[in-house]
Amino acid sequence: MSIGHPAGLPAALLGVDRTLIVGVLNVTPDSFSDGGRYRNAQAAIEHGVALHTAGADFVDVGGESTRPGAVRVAASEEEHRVLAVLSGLKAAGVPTSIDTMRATTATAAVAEGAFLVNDVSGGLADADMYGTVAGLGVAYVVMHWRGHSTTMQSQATYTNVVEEVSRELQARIAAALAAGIAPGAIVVDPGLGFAKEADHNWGLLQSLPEFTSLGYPVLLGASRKRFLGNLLASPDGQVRPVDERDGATSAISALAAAAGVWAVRVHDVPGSVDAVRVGRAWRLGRA
Ligand code: PMM
Repeated sequence: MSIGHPAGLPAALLGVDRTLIVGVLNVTPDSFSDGGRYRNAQAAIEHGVALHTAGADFVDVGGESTRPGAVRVAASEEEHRVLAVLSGLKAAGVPTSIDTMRATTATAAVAEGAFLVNDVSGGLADADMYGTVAGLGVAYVVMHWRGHSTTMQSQATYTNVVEEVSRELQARIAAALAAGIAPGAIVVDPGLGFAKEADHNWGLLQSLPEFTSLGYPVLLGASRKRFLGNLLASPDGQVRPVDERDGATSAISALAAAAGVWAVRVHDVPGSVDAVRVGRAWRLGRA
């Protein structure tokens, strides 16, 4: 359906002709949605297998929370959290990516089978990331980011959010290319919720064609995020709880698929499996 895949995709996914579903697996005590649930490697592996069985094309494993205000963990702790999980998922035949801002963790994760490095900092958190990814030859997600979780919400100031996010992303892409990452390996992500207020996220979603037309596959991570909780707040102002935002997440997956987004990163896989089929048919005008 003319959404090109990045280089390095596992053979089993090459023929997939729709928006991919990325299952979220946070092996952390403090992520906003699934934090604390999969601290034990075996429980995490079982959940990753369940995500894949439910229809996730691959599972994104992270060992460091990026929720607003989260403090960083040591590299050794991050690796301890994710490597056994990646290894177990590889043994179970589940394709994986690694959600990390660290070059050393990326290298160790690729050795355990991860085919894509999902860097929410777009290379800004670790000066070694681009060179490392270039050497590894894996696919690389460049996400829009302005700073670590402790400070990012104070950096959510924009005159024109679409123009600024696009410009800043293009600067990151240029730096990644200059460091030797192949153009075909790059995936872009506007970074919903990262140094963004709710209406910044909506503005970016309204202008998705600005991002899909950059010439790289686009990944979106809207799943269960706070701007959905705010949108769905009850009349008395109670924000919709995290685990009651899956319908809204699926709606975004359908709209993303209709807009030609390459992949959606979600916690609830079945809702998005159906949603991307709807979005694909909507986009193509046929089933
Ligand atoms: N969001 C989170 C973590 N990793 N990666 C990408 N590429 N895009 C995102 O929007 C993104 C991400 C935060 O959500 P989580 O705590 O549920 O993982």
